[in-house]
Amino acid sequence: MAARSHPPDPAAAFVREILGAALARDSDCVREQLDLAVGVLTLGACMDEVLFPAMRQLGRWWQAGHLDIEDERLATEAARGWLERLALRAPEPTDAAPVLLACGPADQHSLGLEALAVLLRNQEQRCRVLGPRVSILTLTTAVRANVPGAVVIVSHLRSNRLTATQSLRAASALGVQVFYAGGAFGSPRLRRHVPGTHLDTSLRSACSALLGSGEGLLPG
Ligand code: B12
Repeated sequence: MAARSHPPDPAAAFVREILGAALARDSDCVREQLDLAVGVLTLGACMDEVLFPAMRQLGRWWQAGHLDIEDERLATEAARGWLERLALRAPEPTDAAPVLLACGPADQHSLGLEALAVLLRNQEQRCRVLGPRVSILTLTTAVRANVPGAVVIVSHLRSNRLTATQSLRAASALGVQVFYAGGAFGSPRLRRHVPGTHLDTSLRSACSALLGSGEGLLPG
């Protein structure tokens, strides 16, 4: 039987399908297309070349009034539910120190963080995901309770950079290695005086950087 032929740029084709599903408010189709993309492209490539570009385009459509906030929220929730399903199916983690992942105190954009946790968990790396809007008290309590090998703070809006930087300082003061990512840190000027290591914009390279950071985490 002839091998199933794929379009020249399968990632772009999956992004188109997912955007169509978002406009049709078809959450099942959003998840099916993401599953198919993992099968054709690998998990990491699906995150960087399908999930993130699709979310970016949804944001642009929302900003242009081409998509209302309810449809953006519905498609985002479909993607987040899909990420949670993958997280629950990940292999049993080793007993190396966990990675603690949190958004800054004012940040609701947690999808990138949840996608990174899925990649880490699929490498048997233990993760503790604190999610959106994590206060400094909640973060430092979680650091003391979980003794992580690394803390990742994601902030996506520049207006939230200061509070996210305070989170990084608070975790770093407890002696744990800190990493950060997101639009709030999108230029060298915005990263000035920010403690820790900036995670590049690809989830795959962020995953390798964390696994390679050694600090009691799994070897990269
Ligand atoms: C989904 C979404 C939401 C959801 C979030 C749900 C959730 N739990 O995640 C909800 C509906 C809650 C939301 C709320 C808001 N949102 Co919103 N949102 C988005 C959307 C569509 C996707 C977010 C996302 O996951 N981005 C991740 C990727 C896709 O974004 P990216 O730009 O490609 O990120 C790159 C880098 O920054 C970096 N990166 C980003 N995150 C991470 C994480 C990791 C781990 C790593 C390694 C790298 C990394 O790598 C990426 C690739 O290059 C974006 C569109 C966008 N472009 O991001 C708008 C967007 C970010 N939102 C926007 C706005 C304005 C808001 C609100 C203020 C709206 C309002 N008035 O209420 C609130 C603010 C909430 C808050 N306090 O944080 C604007 C921000 C404009 C700006 N100032 O920068 C955007 C850009 C939409 C737009 N085009 O205007 N949002």
